[in-house]
Amino acid sequence: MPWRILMQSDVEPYETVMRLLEEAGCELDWWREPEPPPGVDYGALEGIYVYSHMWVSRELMARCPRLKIVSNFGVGCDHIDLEGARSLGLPVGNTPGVLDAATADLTWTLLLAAARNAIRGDHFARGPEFTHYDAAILLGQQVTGAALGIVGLGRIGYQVARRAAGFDMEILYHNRNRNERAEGELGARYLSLDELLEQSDFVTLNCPLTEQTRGLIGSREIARMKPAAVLVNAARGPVWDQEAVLEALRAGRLHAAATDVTDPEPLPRDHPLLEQENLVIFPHLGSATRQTRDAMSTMSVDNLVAGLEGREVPYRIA
Ligand code: 8YV
Repeated sequence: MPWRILMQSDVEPYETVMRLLEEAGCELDWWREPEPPPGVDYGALEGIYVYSHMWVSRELMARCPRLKIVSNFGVGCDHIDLEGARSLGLPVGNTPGVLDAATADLTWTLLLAAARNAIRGDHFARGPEFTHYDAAILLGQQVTGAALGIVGLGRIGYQVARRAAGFDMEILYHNRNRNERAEGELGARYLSLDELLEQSDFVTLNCPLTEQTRGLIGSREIARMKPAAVLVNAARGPVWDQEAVLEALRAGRLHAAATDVTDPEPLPRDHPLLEQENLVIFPHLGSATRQTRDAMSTMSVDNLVAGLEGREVPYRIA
């Protein structure tokens, strides 16, 4: 008997996932709109497979008496009611570790692009106005030797910090817990959030979205930052207050901001943030390399199958 899986697809899922699910003998019911789809036999569902954006509520999980596992293609599970899953005794799997390097690389891509006006430079170099070399244009902020403040020094934040060492940066961090490894190996210094904001030239957000981190960076926090600082969001859109960021960018309160994530995602096409030249914005590319996607596929399908077979879920977040 094939396993019946409710499979998220607001866009097409990654090819390796599809192959692995087929090999595992899964049959899929597609979930395309935010609300769980009509016409699905919820009584027969044994697994739910998602990769963010869709809200997996307790109500949905409770509606499926045969459900054995919720598997997430990704590490962040803010779109799944983890407490709800726990209360139902339902395992939730995710993909920690395998995407740390790719997400740290992307954090650095955002940081460097914002610091050095890379996207504006690219547009300018292709445009009609670039008719002669000018040493005074598009001056950026020096990365080498500057102070980097990392908000959220977990697995991804640690990889961001390692890369900072190559830029001779002072590494500051704020986190729920002290990270002794980063302090010992990289000389990272723990600060309160306010101290970090005041002392950093570059601030990266690398924390998960939780009730504690929702709206963590607002007008008050941005006001504490250095006037030519760069703020990078590689976490989740709601971790910063988007309106406050927009206001700061409009007022030239920061050198630039850069983000891989928004709220909602994507933003409406006429959203004023999209007009800000001092914002670098990517379409959630954090873990988007072929190699990392393949690793995430294997891990998430392994989690799914383990749950379906009643075995211990190798990477379990709830
Ligand atoms: C993924 C992510 O792109 O793992 C996460 O938390 O945000 C990204 O790596 C996403 O989950 C997959 O759609």
